[in-house]
Amino acid sequence: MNETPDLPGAVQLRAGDALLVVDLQRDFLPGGALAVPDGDRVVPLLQRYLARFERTGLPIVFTRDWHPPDHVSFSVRGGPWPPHCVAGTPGAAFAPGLRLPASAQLCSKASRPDAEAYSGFEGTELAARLRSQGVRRLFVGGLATDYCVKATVLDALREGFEVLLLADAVRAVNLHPGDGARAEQAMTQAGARPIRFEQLAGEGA
Ligand code: VGL
Ligand code: ZN
Repeated sequence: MNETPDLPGAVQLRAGDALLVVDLQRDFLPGGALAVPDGDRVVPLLQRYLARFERTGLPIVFTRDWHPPDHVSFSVRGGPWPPHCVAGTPGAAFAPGLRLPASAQLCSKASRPDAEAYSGFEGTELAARLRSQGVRRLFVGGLATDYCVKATVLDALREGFEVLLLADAVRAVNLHPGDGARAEQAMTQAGARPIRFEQLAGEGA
């Protein structure tokens, strides 16, 4: 029995949980090709979540935006974005200082020239891979709240996963002011529950 008095609304990690870190890549950090304001602020927070999931022996998946050089989302092809996260380039590498657990699984997405895929579930085997590991509940954080985090969370819910949004470990592009807040609202309305690190029951990291 766990006798520790936890915070109200505390979340106890258990079998069937997994951590999904979305697009924590250099091009989305300050100084990158498609910088998310304060994007670097989520790195130490996600490091704490990562340590906790690693220690608990739960699955950890990193999605990454992994575009070909002529991706349809790039401005040269009439898309909304400057070239970013081109597969194999430094901009597509994970955030500096991020320590990937040995058990971490990668999920590359949006790697076909003519299709955009904000969601980690789009055009990948992610849902099947998670199910085959017995995952039922996903803890999702990373970049950016108003694009890839939102699309990934909404797809996860559609796929039947329970979703906890790591509200302290996401940041938005906010191309239009309020986009991030609206995205969080859309995710919550669809059934995701926002949590902060302090709500995780138990000790440490
Ligand atoms: C993303 C814009 C373009 C994201 C990816 O990871 O949120 N945003 N490509
Ligand atoms: Zn992209």
